[in-house]
Amino acid sequence: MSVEQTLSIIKPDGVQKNLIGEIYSRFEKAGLRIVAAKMMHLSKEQAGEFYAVHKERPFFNDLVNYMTSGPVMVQALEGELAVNVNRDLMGATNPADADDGTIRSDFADSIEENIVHGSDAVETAAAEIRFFFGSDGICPRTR
Ligand code: RTP
Ligand code: MG
Repeated sequence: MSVEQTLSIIKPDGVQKNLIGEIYSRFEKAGLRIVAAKMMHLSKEQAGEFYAVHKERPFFNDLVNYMTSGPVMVQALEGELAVNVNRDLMGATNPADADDGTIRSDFADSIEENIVHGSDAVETAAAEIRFFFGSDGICPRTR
């Protein structure tokens, strides 16, 4: 057993398309628990810091503008192999390459506007969860 936590974001296009419930349902059906959640409108500073790894990429400015174009829904997910279970649910970055039945294949319009973010490794997940929920913490499970 390897229970992990991962950080998920429903990006502005996912919120705008009213897909929060649909996506949460996919998480739960795949055995992932939502252990923290909040809706927020990211500032340019927050979006730039979150995606700092892509600072030198040509798409960085467009990415920051997109991520700040409307509210996002941010959640920490917990479950067996949560990082990869979530990445499998999401599908490839470019929806044209994403497997049928994945969130990006079903709902995303382009490589940029691709509905969801998910941490890519256990280590980055821990840093990303701290980034969004560090001060609030994650609600401890009592049952
Ligand atoms: P994410 O970090 O959002 O979960 O996505 P990912 O791992 O599948 O993809 P990544 O390479 O980390 O890229 C981060 C986000 O930047 C936008 N992007 N645009 N125009 C482009 O070529 C391009 N490439 C990436 C997407 O929103 C992507 O999810
Ligand atoms: Mg990534």
